[in-house]
Amino acid sequence: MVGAAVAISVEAVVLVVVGTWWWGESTEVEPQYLGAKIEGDVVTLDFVKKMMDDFKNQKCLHKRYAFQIVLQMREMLQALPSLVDINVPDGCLLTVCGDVHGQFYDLINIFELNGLPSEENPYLFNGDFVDRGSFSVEVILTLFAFKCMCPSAIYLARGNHESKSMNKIYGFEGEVRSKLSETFVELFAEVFCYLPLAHVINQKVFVVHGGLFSVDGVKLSDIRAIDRFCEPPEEGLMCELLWSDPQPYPGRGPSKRGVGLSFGADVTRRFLQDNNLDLIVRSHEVKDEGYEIEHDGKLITVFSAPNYCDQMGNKGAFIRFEAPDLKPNIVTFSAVPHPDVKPMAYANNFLRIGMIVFLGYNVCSRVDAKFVPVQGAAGKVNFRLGVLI
Ligand SMILES: [Mn+2]
Repeated sequence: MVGAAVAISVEAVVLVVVGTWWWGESTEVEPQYLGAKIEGDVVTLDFVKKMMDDFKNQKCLHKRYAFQIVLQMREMLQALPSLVDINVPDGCLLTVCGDVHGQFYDLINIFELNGLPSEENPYLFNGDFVDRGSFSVEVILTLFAFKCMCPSAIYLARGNHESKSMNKIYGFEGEVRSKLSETFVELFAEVFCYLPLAHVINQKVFVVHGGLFSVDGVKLSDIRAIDRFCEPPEEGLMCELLWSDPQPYPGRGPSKRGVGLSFGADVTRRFLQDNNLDLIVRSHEVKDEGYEIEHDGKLITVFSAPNYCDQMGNKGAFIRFEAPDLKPNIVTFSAVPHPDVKPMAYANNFLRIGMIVFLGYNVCSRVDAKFVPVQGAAGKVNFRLGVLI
């Protein structure tokens, strides 16, 4: 942990040096560039709208502005605690979305259905913004730009895919290299390490990408105290928050992913009791209806990438919470068309062929595939994991 933190600060220094050099070399925006522009330091709604429009038309954002957005995010995220408290005033709403996985056109559809993020219409995106879908750069720059525009309009949590090892395999790294540059590969990897690990809404609803822990008695203060500025470790609280899944039987079991664990309704009940909470919302697993309610109604999975990987035929969902009662109001939606760029188009070729073979297998027998125990650890290539992660 200490080693990782040191490694990051060294990397940060190198990045600032490289960044400053890069910035100095590239402050000029060519006159023929007709895309969205940030005037001065302020990211405005007009800029974000124009940028999303350009993305829709498959136009890139100038690297200068992408750099500005990512650096601004770096500052902002670094200052946040590992567990962020969200206060939703009475009569106001918060919308929680699950995995988006680079499906930019479905992300825009969420905003069309539910409004753009703003102070009055805030969102929480619960991790796994990137990888799989081939519009991950567009997704992450859009989410980051909204956060730059108004920090209370959008909350972002880390998922297991906001990590170097996953981005190397599942497409984001290649996409960043292709649409931006090598410098951005390192920059995104660093900024992902600053994303908070979990959120609590009005001290009642616990929101995390994966799930709960291999030990009982974990308090919110323990999560707050996690030194998260590192690549996700292969065990411990941080790993389990990002990787765990619920199971339909009590107690704990091995994870079908080989990382984290499976936890039962009794584990959920004890965690909620210990921390005086009402509900867990998590993401991380594709669901046919876009969501699933388990553990006696105390745990909801929400997944916001419909027709995941262009293969799964699932719906997407998001949850609207209105204060003060915070009763979950679940909205489901179907996939919208996107340009003909296949999922994983930027992934390493050898891995992509492996994935296509596996996807074929998984569609035919995904119920079986779901419960195949898998040995392995974070970052190791394991084709049997298929579309589950
Ligand atoms: Mn995940």
